[in-house]
Amino acid sequence: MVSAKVSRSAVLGAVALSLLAVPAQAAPLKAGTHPRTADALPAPDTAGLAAVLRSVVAKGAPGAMARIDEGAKVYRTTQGVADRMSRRAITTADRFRVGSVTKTFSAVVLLQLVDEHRLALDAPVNRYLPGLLPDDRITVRHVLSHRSGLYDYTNDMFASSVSGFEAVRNKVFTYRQLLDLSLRKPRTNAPGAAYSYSNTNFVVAGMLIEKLTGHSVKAEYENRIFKPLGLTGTFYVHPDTRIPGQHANGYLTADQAGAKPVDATEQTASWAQSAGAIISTTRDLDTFYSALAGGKLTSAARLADMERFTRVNSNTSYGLGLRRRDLSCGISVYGHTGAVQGYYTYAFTTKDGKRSLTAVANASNNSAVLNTLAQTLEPAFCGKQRSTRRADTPLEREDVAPAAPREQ
Ligand code: REX
Repeated sequence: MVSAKVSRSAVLGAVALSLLAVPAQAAPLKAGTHPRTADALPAPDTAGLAAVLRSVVAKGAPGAMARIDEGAKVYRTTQGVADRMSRRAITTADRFRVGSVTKTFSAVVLLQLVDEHRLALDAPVNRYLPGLLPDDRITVRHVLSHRSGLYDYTNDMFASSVSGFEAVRNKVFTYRQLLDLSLRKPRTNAPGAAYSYSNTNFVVAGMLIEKLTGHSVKAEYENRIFKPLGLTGTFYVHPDTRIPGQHANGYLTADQAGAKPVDATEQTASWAQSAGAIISTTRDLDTFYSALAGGKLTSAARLADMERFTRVNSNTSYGLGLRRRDLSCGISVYGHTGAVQGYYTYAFTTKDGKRSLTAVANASNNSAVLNTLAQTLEPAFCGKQRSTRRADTPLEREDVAPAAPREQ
C-alpha cells in the first residue's frame, strides 16, 4: 500500500516535471467565465465534504479539518487526530502551518505598496534592489506570477524528504542565502516567457517588502493584514520553531515505504519565510480570502492585477500570488494551496468572497492525501451539482520537486 504510494508519486513526479515550465504565450485569462455569486451557488454538500475528509484520513493523514464560511453561516467538519501520541481529536480551531498560502499575504503587501505608488509592477526588481538579480528584465510582475525563470532552490533541498527536512529544520537563512541557492542554477526560462513555480520568487517578494518599507515582513503582515482583519489566530514567528497556542501537530511521510512519519511540527520554516512560513487557522484563512476577494485589502485595480491569470493546466491558473481553480460545475474559486512538512492546506473563495473554504490535513509528502484533500473544493462550492465523473478524475498535477507530492 505504502510502496504503491511511493511509486505512484514518482510517476506523478515525472508527469509534473514535464509540466514544469508552461509556455506563457497564452493571453492572460479573464477571471471566471461565468462568475456566480454565493447567492447563486448551490448549497455546500456537507455530507460529501465530511466523506472527503474521511477518505483523507483513510489515505494516511492522522487528521483532517475543513471550515466553510458564508456570511454568518459556518460549517465545520473534522476527522481523526491532532496528535498521534495523545490521540487528541483535531478541531477546526487548531492552528497549523499554511505553507504557500503565505504567498497571497506577501503579494497583498506588495500590491498595497503599488496602490501607495511606492512600487510599479512592471518595473525591474533591480530598480528597487540594484544588482540583486542576474537579469534586469525580470519585473515585479514576473516574480509574483512565477514567470521570472528563477530556479526553485527547494527542488534540491527536499529531494530527500526527511533528511532534507532535518538538515534545515533548525536553520536560520537570510533571504540572500536562499536566493544564492537558486542563482547557482541556470534560469528555467527567459523573463516572462513561461510559468514555472518557484519559491525563490517569493523570497524576492520578501526582500522587496523589507527594502521598500524598511520593516520586517512580520511587521508588514501584522499591520496591513492580521490586525486590520482581526486574524487573532495568525502568526509569523520566524525563526521561532513553535506554533503558538493550540495547534495540530504535523506529520511528514517518509519516502521509504513503512517508515514512521516524522513529527515536523517544530521548525524554523526559515527555508520558506515570505514564501511559506505563516501559521493560521481555518477561520482566519476564510476571513482573509473573503476580505481579499471582497475588495477590502487592495484597490479594485490591484485586485484585477492579482486576477490576471496564466493557465497552468486544464483546471488551474496562476495570477499574482493567487491560484484559480475551475470546478466541474462551472464555478471558479480563488485562493492558494500550501505544502510544508506536516501540513497540506487548501484555502479558496468565490469570485465575490462570499463563500470560503479552508481544508487542512496534518500530513505531507503523501500524494494520495493531497489529491484527496483537493476534492474538498467540489462539495464545498458545487454542492451536489458536481459532476462525479470529473471529480473522480485525478487532478492534473503542476510543478513539483522531483518525486515531491506538492500542489497542482
Ligand atoms: C516543500 C517540500 C514544498 C514539502 C514547497 N512548499 O515548496 C511551498 C508550498 C512553501 O507550499 N508550495 C506548494 C515536502 C506547492 C503550493 O503552492 O501549494 N516535500 C513535504 C518533500 C518532497 O520533501 N521530497 O511534502 O512535506
